Amino acid sequence: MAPNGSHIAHSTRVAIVGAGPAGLLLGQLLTVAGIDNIVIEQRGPDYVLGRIRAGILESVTVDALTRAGVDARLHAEGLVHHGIELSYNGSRHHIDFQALIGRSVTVYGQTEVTRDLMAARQASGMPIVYEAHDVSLHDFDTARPKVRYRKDGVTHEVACDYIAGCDGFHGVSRASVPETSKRIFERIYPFGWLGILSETPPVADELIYASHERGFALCSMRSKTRSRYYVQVPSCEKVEDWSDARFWDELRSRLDPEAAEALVTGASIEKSIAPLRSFVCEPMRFGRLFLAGDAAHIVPPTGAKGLNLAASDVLYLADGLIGLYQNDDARELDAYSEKCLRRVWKAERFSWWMTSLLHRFPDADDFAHRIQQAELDYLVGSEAACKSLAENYVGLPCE
Ligand code: RFL
Ligand code: PHB
Repeated sequence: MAPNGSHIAHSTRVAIVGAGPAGLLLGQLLTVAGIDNIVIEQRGPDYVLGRIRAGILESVTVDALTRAGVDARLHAEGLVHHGIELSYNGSRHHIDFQALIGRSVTVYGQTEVTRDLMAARQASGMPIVYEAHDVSLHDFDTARPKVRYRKDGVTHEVACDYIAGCDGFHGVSRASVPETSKRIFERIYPFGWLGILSETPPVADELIYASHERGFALCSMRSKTRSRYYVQVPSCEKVEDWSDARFWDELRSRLDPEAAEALVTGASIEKSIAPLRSFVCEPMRFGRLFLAGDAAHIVPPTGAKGLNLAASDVLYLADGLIGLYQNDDARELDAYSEKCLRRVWKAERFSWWMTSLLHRFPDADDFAHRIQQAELDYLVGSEAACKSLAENYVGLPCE
């Protein structure tokens, strides 16, 4: 500690910036492997848990959570889904993943994943700092990088071997890299998703992805008694303009008659609008700084890939660091960016394709609408096309 007590120095192997699912999962995988780490988060735990986001876990993500030792509740409460339904022109078509490729996905909310990871962190006794202000990254182009932050008026400096930038799309990690060292690929869609969470039974046993002339809609769930629904809205839309009644009417109008009839409505527990974006930052490593999860890439939620990509990045990074610390072998760590990006771009492609297939684009002409219809008709009528959707949706294997 510095003489005046206003500056505290720490030292660790890996400093993890951000306590979302990427940061917490990395922390847990490193802890299980006996590698010292600290997690530094700018918000409080309630804020982190209050964000309602992903709902679908690929088996790669379930395996990662199992390896991290946080799978008990996931296995007890997660719902295994063997397929999805596609709805358009008033009828529904089942895409049966199990029959097509013998695989499935698990419905278990990001909130619950985060809650389980937070509990494991606390049980491990490893350091986690919430409400860290003015987080800044230093010297990651040298052998001894540092992360600084302020907490309760005191400045802290963490010296480490590596920094993991797991601080999401708006975080400080990617922003700390000079513009000339990174290349950005981006597409912003002219619409967002208005989402509602309600304590009502889901309208169907599986998720319904609906393409309708009024726009896309998605019927998802968190449990057998809690539903998550989305409708596509223009980017300029304000959540205050959407009463629950207006939301339910809009959703119902976009569903097939059977689902519209079966829909059970109720008060919203949460309601928010998320913009849709595709984004990739290349590379994902800058000296001793590694970006993982939304800090490095964003996908539109249509393919349910964001959290799953965060998990696969973190698996590659954890294995790279374990290889280095346990076997003095840096090969896996050196391959990190290239390996992640190969997987990321495939998920970007799939998410962009699902988004293009199912949404109404404001500038689309009659030709574009006919092509979209033809693509839906082809998809539901072709086993090969259904298999392609299925293998991407359940998640491509990690190399
Ligand atoms: P997060 O979750 O954004 O966490 C980043 C954390 O970093 C903190 N932070 C900082 N900490 C310290 N210093 C700073 N300067 C910091 N700046 C930020 C933040 O407070 C936060 O706690 O990123 P992470 O961990 O990479 O996780 C990514 C996932 O959250 C995201 O990809 C998914 O939620 C995306 N997503 C979905 N993914 C799926 O795999 N399946 C789905 O079904 C799915 N549905 C969705 C989604 C995302 C959605 N929204 C709202 C964008 C549905 C929606 C509507
Ligand atoms: C969700 O349940 O929040 C969810 C499910 C599937 C998606 C996107 C979001 O594609």
